[in-house]
Formats: sequence, C-alpha cells, structure tokens
Amino acid sequence: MAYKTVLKYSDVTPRADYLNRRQLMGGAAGLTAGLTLGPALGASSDASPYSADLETTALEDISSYNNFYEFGTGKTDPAKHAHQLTIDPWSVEIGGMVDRPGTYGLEDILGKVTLEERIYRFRCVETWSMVVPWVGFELNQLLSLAGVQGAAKYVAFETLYRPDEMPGQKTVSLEWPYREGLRLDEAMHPLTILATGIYDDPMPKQNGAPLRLVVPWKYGYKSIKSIVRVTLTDKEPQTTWNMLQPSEYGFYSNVNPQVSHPRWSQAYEKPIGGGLFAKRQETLMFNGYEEEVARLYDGMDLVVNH
Ligand SMILES: Nc1nc2c(c(=O)[nH]1)N[C@H]1C(S)=C(S)[C@@H](COP(=O)(O)O)O[C@H]1N2
Ligand SMILES: [Mo]
Repeated sequence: MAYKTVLKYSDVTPRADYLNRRQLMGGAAGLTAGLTLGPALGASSDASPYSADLETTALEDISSYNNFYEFGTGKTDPAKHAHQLTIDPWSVEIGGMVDRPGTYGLEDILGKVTLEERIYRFRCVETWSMVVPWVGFELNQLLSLAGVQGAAKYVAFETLYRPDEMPGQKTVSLEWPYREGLRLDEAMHPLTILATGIYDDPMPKQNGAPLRLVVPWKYGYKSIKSIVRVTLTDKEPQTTWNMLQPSEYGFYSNVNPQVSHPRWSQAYEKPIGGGLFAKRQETLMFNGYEEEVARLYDGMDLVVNH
C-alpha cells in the first residue's frame, strides 16, 4: 500500500535544533509531572501544538504488548496472530447522517487528508501506559469528506469482522464486531486522529492496521482498531465494553484518576518498556490533555458520566 509523504516534526525543524529540542524536552518532561505540549514550552511554532515532547516508547514494546481481542486475549497474541490479517485492499463504509455516504477506499482517503506525526500519551484502563509517535490525520478531515449533517450527534465505529483471519472472533466471547463511539464534538476535536502508522513504519497489524482511532484523553479501549465502518447518528452508539459490563465501562471513558474501575484503581499508571523496576506515575486528569478537552465536559458530572 502506498503511503503519502508524512510531514514530520523533523522535516520542518533543522536537524540540529530537532536533536537539541528532543534532548531538552526529554529532560523537561522527566522533571515535570504534567504533560507539556510543544508551544507551551516556548518551542518553535514548527511543532504540531498537539504533539507532546515526551520520550517515546520503543516500537518493539508498542508492537509486542497489545490488546486486540480479535486475535486472542493475551498481550502477545496479537503480535503472534495478526500477520494473518489481509489489509490490502481496504475501504471504509461511511453512512448514516452524512451528505456523501458510500464506500471510501483507503487510498482515496489518504490522497485527500494531511498526514502528520503526533506523539501522544496512551493509557489503558488496566493501568499501563505508553508514549506513541503515531502517524495519522485528524478524524474531522474524514468527516468533512463525508459531509456531516446538522442532526448528527455521535459517530459510531466498527472493526472488521472476518473470523477466518481473526481467530479470536471464534473463541473470545465478546459481541463482534468490536464497536466504539464518540460524541460528535469529541470526534471533531483536533486531538482525535485516525492513525496509519507508528514511527516511520506503516501501522503494525497488531496495533490496528491499516487504520485505527486514537483518542488520547480516553482509555485505550475507545481507540478502536482496523476500522471498516463509520456511522453518523443522533443516538449514543453501543460500545463493546459498555455492552459487556456497563457499570465498569462507561460511554465516555475519559482518563480520570478519581474514578476507579472495580478492579483497577486509576490513581497510578505504569509505563511499558521501563523494565521490571519502572516507577509508577500519577495518572493525569484526561491523561494530561485537560487544557485541551476539559471544556467539552463543562457542567457534566464525570462520575455519573464515567
Ligand atoms: N478492534 C479492537 N480494537 C481495540 C481493542 C480490541 O480488542 N479490538 N482493544 C482496545 C484496548 S483495550 C486497548 S488498550 C488498545 C490497545 O492498543 P495497542 O495494542 O495499539 O496498544 O486498543 C483498543 N482497540
Ligand atoms: Mo485497554
């Protein structure tokens, strides 16, 4: 599959500056508890304001410790089995409350959007975390291609259902296909991306090739993989984990250190790849993206709407 040239942080910043900044920011990020986005540190305006200056997790770790129940429930099952998945050709069915419903080929989509690197924190409800340098484009660009109608309030997503290539769909008792959803304003937010790669590589299959959602202020399960259907609707969509256990998994699933899951206190998280003695870190409200997204939830009770 051909990938469009990606505009990377390192392409728009002279290399010496880039390396300097990386070192500088790496140090700064290690000292401050919070997440610092590019310009907040007085950095050059070259960096995407949405990309974080944090030390990234190694690709080896990002692509070997996964949740992708279509390939089994173990953390290493996806890396073992996802090679069976065929991803070329790939298309996304866009429907519901849109002006231009239809089957959109991935190649066509990639010809019409702007790919860029986004370094995001990623936080699973199981309390592990990573920092991933995604390559992707803002979901709002795809929604504009389809033309969202005024009555639409939510976006629903579905993963591929293909049991012949996804053995977990025969053995794991979730209701397939995997589904997720966002409120329209969450979907339109510039932090919300559809990712097609990690580092300079096309998306590893175990990470949700060829196209997966990334919503960095929500728990990882909202970031649905290998998407084949996007539907605009005026009703809150059903979501896989909420259907399984609504008391444990709410529709919003915003990272919140104050709202614990029955099996996992959410006060702390543990970075993956730091070795056996990696220090736990305090969980940040909205996973560190409070400044960018808190306003979306003004006036809402975040315990009730967990
Ligand atoms: N289709 C699908 N998407 C999925 C999952 C899944 O099982 N199936 N697991 C989710 C969960 S629980 C997490 S934490 C992230 C993990 O993404 P990663 O493997 O790229 O770290 O994918 C999410 N998206
Ligand atoms: Mo997760």
